[in-house]
Amino acid sequence: MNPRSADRGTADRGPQTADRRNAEEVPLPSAVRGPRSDYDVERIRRDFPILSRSIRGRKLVYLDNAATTQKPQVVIDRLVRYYTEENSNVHRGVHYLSEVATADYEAARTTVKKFINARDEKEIVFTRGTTEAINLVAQSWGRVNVREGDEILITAIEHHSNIVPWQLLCEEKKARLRVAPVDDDGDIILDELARLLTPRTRLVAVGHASNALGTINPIAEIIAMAHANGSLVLVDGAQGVPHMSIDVQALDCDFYAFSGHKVYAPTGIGALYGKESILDAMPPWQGGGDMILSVSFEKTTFNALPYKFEAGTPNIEGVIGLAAALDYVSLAGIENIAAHEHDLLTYATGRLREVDGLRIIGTAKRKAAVISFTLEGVHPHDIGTILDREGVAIRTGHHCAQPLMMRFNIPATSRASFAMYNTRAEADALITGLHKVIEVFR
Ligand code: C6P
Repeated sequence: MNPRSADRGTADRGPQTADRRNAEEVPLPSAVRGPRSDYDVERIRRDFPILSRSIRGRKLVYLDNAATTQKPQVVIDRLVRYYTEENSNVHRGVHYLSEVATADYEAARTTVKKFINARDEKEIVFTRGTTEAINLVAQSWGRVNVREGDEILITAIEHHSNIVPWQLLCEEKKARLRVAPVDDDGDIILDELARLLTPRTRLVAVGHASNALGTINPIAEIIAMAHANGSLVLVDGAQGVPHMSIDVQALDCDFYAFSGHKVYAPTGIGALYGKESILDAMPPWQGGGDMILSVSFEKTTFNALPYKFEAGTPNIEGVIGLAAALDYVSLAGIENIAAHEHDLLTYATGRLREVDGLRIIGTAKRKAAVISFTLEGVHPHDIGTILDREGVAIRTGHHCAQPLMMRFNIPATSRASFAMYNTRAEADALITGLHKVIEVFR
């Protein structure tokens, strides 16, 4: 609920009501519940309608999950139900539909809170995604807390979304952006990171897992190092949330950002977790409806957390779809998903290593199921185009991580990224496709 919002109706269904509704109404995924040995990928695949379509006359093999994931029927159905039965604005009406939409919207906040084990709903701010969440912190927290000569520390492995917002802030504040290097495997060099932590380091911004290489960064260690130095930590969790269990309290990070569309939810929705005391001290970022308590031409007072950071009509359908997606993942079991994806990573890596002239970029010990590679004598875009003719969808290019590509002296890679519904047979299809690429070019 948004009890302090000045322009909201009175009725308060409470998150519990909606929680119960969700529990009753979200159908169980056909994903088999229980331990790893029960993980039935074929049943999971049947939950994702798009996986049964063909592309250019071939069965779709979708290996571009780091870009965005496909959506299960429960999420699609939830969106349809929202628009056919519940559509209304939230926090604003006394009428029935607005109450239902508000209850579902706030119940979704509880779902996100539980999914990442935040302490309180106040610590969950809905955003358009990871990018917007990081910009929110850079603009709101950064403008107040970063001064001339201060430093923001990032790493060489970051996505542009965790580089450019800090660059903009540093330019504005005459602060310094420092970058911890990575080694040839794609692991952050922790000794160097420690050396770059100085009394001026206000914040460390680091990805949980690399979208371009797959490296899972030792963020617990980095957070401890940063805190010992008196610096805050923001974790870019875009590639963390879909692949591993997240506990923001155990991690003790100050901010954690993620996107719904990478975890089977719709596009245009994501969340920023922030510790309550830190969010509370931050000024609003955007102004408008819902983020205020009262407005006059002389003075505006602001709403409580998290509404202070949710100006304007939010992406209600996205929030509700996000909750459905997280429920789906929880029922399948994030640990089961992680184990399944790890099996695919190991299998596909082994098979790719057999391909003549193929070089895997990113060989860290701990990896999410993302494999970047180059193929001698063939441009990544040609690889992507030929694979596409075979129905195999991968991403080629710089993966919004241009500095990382420069670190490895390459303009681009081809990237196969796996999700809960992929199979070893699909990894085989990738290999078969790569042999066709080789036939064309050699
Ligand atoms: N990476 C990829 O193909 P948005 O666009 O806000 O949902 O997420 C941005 C983002 C931030 N950090 C990381 C680590 C990411 O992987 C992404 C999105 C996609 O790799 C699209 S560029």
